[in-house]
Amino acid sequence: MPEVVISGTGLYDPPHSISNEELVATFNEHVRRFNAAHRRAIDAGEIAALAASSADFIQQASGIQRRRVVDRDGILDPEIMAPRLRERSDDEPSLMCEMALGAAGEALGRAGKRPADVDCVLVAASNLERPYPALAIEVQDRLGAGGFAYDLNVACSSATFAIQAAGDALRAGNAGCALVVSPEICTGHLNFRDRDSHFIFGDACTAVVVERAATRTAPVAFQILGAKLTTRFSNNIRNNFGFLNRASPEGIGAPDKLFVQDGRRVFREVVPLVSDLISSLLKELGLKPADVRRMWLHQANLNMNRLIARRAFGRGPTPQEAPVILDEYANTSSAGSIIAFHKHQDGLVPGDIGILCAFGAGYSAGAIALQRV
Ligand code: CO8
Repeated sequence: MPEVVISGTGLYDPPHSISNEELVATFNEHVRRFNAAHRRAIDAGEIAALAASSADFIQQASGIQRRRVVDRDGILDPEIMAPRLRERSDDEPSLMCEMALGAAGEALGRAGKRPADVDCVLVAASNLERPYPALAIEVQDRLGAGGFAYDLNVACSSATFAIQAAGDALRAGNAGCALVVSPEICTGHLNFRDRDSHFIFGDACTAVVVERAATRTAPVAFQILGAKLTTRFSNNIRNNFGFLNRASPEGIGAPDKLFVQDGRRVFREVVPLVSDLISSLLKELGLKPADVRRMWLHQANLNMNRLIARRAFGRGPTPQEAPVILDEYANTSSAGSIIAFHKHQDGLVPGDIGILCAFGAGYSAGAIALQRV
C-alpha cells in the first residue's frame, strides 16, 4: 500500500466577528421585546416569560469568547437574528464555493501543488447551501482540478471521514492528489432565538491536501499512520430541515428545522465514545498515550476537550498539547479540528505523532493518527 500524507492545509476566515457580549445584547433585547409584547399572557400564566442570556455563562459553559461570521448585521438585528446574504445568480460562484477556493488556494500553496494536480475534490461539511449540483463539482470546476468530486456529510466529523476516504482513493490508485474542503456556514442554521444554543456556532472554511508520500514536495507534511471512524445513531443533535418540508407545510419554520441539541446528554455520551475511539486507534497502531505529542480535537466545548484529552493522555494536557481555537471561532463544525491542526503545528519535529479527532451529530467520530515527516 502506498503511504499517504497531508501535505498542506488552508483556512478561509469570514470577514466579521461577534463577541459574546454583542450576541447577548441582541438576544436580551429580543427577550425584552417579546416579554413586553406578551406581558398580559405571561402575567396570566398562559405562556412563560423568556429568560435572558449571559456572556459569563457562555464563557464558563463552553469556553467560547467570540465567533467569526459571514454576516454580522442580520445576526445582531433583534428583528432578524439570522445572517442576511445576497442571493447569487447561477453564473456566480456560490458563497460556499468562494470560501472553499480561498482555503484551497492556501492549502495548495503550502503543498506546492497546482490546481491541475488535483484529481479528487471532496466537499465535507454539515450543511450544503443546495442539494445539487454537488458543491464539490463546482469547486473542482472553478479551481481547474480534474478527476472526480463529491460531497459528503457526517456533521462535525465530515473532514476526518473525507480525509479517510481520500486516503483510501489514493491507496487504491483511484486518485493521485486529493483536496478536502469544509465550508461551514453554521450561522445559517443556528437558532439565534434559542437561549440554550444561540452562542454555539461560527463560520469558517478549511482545506486539506492529501497525496501519496512519493509525490510530496512540501517541506512539512504529516503521514497518515492510521484512522478509525465510528457512528452510532442518536437524536440528541438534530436538524429536520430538508426537501420533504414542503410536503408537510404545517412544520415549516418550526424550531426543529434548525439546529437542536440536548447539550448535556451529548457531553455525557460523546466523551467516552471519543476517548475509547482514540485509545483503540493508539492500541491498533501499537502506540502509547505518551507517544502522542499533540491532539487536534473538534472544537465544540472547552470542558469536553479537556476531559477527552485527559482520558486519552492519562493526565491533564498542556495548552500546547491540546490547542484551543474555539475561544475565537466558536464551534465551526467540521472545520474546527482542522483549524486547530492548521494553526498549531509549531514545535513538532519529524517523527512526532499527533491525533486529529472530530466528533458530533450522528453520533459520528473520526480519529486520524499523523506523524510529522
Ligand atoms: N445564558 C445563561 N444561562 C443559560 C443559558 C444562557 N445562554 N443557556 C442555558 N442556561 C442555564 C440553563 O437554564 C441552566 O439553568 P438551571 O441550572 O437553572 O436549570 C444552566 O444554565 C445549565 O444549562 P445547561 O445544562 O444547558 O448547560 P451546560 O453546562 O450543559 O452547557 C452547552 C451547555 C455549552 C451546550 C454544553 O452542554 C455543551 O457544549 N455540550 C456539548 C455539546 C456538543 O458538543 N455538541 C456538538 C454539537 S456540534 C455538531 O455535532 C455539529 C452539528 C452540525 C452543525 C450544526 C451547525 C448549526
